[in-house]
Amino acid sequence: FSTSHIHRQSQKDSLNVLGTTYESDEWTNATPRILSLVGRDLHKNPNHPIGILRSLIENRFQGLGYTMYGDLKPNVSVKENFDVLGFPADHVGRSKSDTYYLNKDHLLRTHTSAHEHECFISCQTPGYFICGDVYRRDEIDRTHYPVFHQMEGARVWKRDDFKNEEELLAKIQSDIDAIPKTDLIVEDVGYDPIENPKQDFMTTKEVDLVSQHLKRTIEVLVDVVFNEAKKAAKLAGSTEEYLNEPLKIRWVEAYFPWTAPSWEIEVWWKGEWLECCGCGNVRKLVLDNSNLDNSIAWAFGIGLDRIAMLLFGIPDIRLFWSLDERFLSQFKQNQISIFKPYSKYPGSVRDISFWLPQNDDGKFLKLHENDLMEIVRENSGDLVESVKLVDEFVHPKTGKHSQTYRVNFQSMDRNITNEEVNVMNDKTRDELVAKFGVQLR
Ligand code: FA5
Ligand code: MG
Repeated sequence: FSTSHIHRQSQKDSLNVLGTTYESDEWTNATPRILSLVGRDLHKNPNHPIGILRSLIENRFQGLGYTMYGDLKPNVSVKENFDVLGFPADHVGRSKSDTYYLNKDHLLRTHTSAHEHECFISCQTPGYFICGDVYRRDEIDRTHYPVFHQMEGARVWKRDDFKNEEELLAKIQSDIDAIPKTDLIVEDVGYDPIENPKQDFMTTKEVDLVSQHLKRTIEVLVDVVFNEAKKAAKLAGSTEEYLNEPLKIRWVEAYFPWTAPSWEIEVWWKGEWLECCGCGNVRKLVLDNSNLDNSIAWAFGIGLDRIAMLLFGIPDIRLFWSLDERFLSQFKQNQISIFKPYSKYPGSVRDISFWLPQNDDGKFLKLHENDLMEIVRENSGDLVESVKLVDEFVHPKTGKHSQTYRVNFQSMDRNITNEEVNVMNDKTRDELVAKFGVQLR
């Protein structure tokens, strides 16, 4: 299934990812399990929920001037993922605890924005969409998985295509007028001139129109997807109240290094605000780097997995990666259908308690939660449903710091035995001692 694997060479280790070899170094932290998911390409499978959602969105925007990119590889350079987008050197996103590095110069993309630069250069239409798998070191629970999917969108207007500013503005206005109206209830805050300022190279009127075009476009996308979700739920027999209420969204201000001003859209869904998508007016730096000087543009990035979960009624994000026919056979091209759970197998819980390590001066060292998550994931794979820090205290006499993590084991397709869980859990405990010097309690 997978096209990625680890080669042992005579001297150094190297990784092969989708045909490219990377010499390992002190930055390498992409694990064999993560690399085994590279190339699964759920977004390219027309009969998989992620692929179905992707088509639903792309079909809606077909013929409207967007080039669709779906084949860009997830192994990219640090330059593409961070540098060209203006991420500051000390941005947390760059840290090894958040990102899977292949080596110091290459990584598994953390967002589809990693391709904005190349797509702004290569794209021959006013806009583009990019769909792909993205990788982040993260916690483990029902809605978090180290691989998920994003869809990027962007749209450009070149000032040089117009005789004057007035013509440019008229064109953007007519592009806005061409976007169909939705019946969403919209709450918009605009942008704070200090906290979320516009860029000097754009006039106030340009920001106003580009932002309107951006927001109306995302609203159309959200309208299509969430109305499909309602239809599917009704068809499956649900009579819940929210299915008959108009859809409510709000724009909240946000920050991204390569857009200004920036926002996130949140959708009111079953009594909660759901964060779906980040966006903004593209910064001049990115445009200039992409042969688009004297242009203005917007970009957005939407997460597909959580939306696919509610669209298809999928209770656990791990199911997307299932190879079980009882899962896969339920989904057909261009159809939104509610997932019918097959029998839930009994789960198993283990607590891991330890004292944090101390250095020679008696100072306590920290254990990054993502490092613990990674060890659990490597040893237990998709048999682990969630990991939570459930207790933390300082011993009143010794001053030692204690932590307890609770690991929930649960298979979605079979029974797991106690022995099997013990083996996995013992390995995790041993590795926590070996790698981080914790003292098990
Ligand atoms: C980004 O990734 C930006 N690249 C988005 C963007 C693009 C901004 C273009 C401006 C211009 P963020 O990290 O917030 O932003 O992720 C975007 C969306 O991905 C989120 O709104 C959410 O829907 C989804 N997402 C983020 N983290 C996860 C996760 N761990 N699991 C599932 N979905 C996630
Ligand atoms: Mg966010």
